[in-house]
Amino acid sequence: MKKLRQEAQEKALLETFQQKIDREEKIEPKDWMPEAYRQNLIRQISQHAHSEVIGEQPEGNWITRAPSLRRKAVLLAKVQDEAGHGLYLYSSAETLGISRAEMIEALQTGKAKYASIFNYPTQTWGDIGAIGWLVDGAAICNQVSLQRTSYGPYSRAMIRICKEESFHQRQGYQIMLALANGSEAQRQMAQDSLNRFYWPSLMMFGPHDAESAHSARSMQWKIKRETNDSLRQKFIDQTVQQIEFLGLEHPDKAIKWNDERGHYDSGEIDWEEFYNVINGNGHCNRQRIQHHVNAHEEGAWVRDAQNAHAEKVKQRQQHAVA
Ligand code: BYC
Repeated sequence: MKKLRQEAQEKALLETFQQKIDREEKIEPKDWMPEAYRQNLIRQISQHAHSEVIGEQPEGNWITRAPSLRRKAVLLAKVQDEAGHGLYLYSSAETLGISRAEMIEALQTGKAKYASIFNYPTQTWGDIGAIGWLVDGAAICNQVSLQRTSYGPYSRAMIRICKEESFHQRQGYQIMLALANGSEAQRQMAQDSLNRFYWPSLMMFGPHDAESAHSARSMQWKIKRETNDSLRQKFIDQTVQQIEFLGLEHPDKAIKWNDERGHYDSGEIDWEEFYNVINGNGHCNRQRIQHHVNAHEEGAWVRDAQNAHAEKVKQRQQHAVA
């Protein structure tokens, strides 16, 4: 009897929750939410945060080798922005009842993923251009739609992040423009970076909708506002003209405008490569995590000092009240 009453209560709560979402009202941390909604958000937001932080590594690799002081200052600022994005997102996930330490542990032990793209090496300065243009470009496509996600703290973090990502995308494209209009060697460098980063950028949107484990649930709860394939198509369509403007060759030889669909048709992604990378076997997976572990260990004294300081402040406040 008690169990039946509990089930009926849960059903009513679930209906009210879905109605709220359908009315486009935000869910806030103290609102009732189904456990599966909470867990799905923790998964997505924490993986998003990890991507921002791990994403600093491939770009950080070029800070000391940027071709001019101006380029160095811009890249440094961009990488700092990514660290900030990670912080907004970790804070947003913390409102769901998970601690930062738990999230970091999940990343370092391989339980939590991060964006596949950051397991590719940055071999040339052109790769910094391609990352800003294509990787941040793909991220914006996705993140613009996430500004309307149903969870309030995530949505607000996305609004701030999108403003900064747009600047990142432009700085990347500007690097590509300079290279594409430079010497023959520079033009070739731009083409090579485009060739290597184009397909992995398409993989950032995740598997096809039919293969996507979380999409249906996430769309119903408006955690995600557009499917993997529709966002990928948007990105494919917008990139064609950008490549033309650079005067570079499109890496996808099958790319072709389809009048009926009003979109470009394109070649197939190498899904075997995608699954290899997300399962830990990309070029740089081990290196990225090892670097994170080292940095985390080296930073232990900072966290200890902060905790000791916070404890002192708390004790002083308690003393003043007493
Ligand atoms: N890489 O059911 P699905 C940036 C996983 S960084 C790795 O479709 P979902 C930037 C997926 O997690 C931008 N894993 O999942 C930073 C799931 O595995 P689990 C990062 C991937 O969540 C620095 C499984 O495959 N953006 O902006 O519905 C410098 C099945 O997939 C990937 C975000 O994180 C992948 N590409 O959809 C420059 C945006 N794709 O969790 C730039 C927020 C799929 O069951 N996240 N998987 O173990 C999302 O929008 C969604 O989570 C995704 C995937 C579209 C990525």
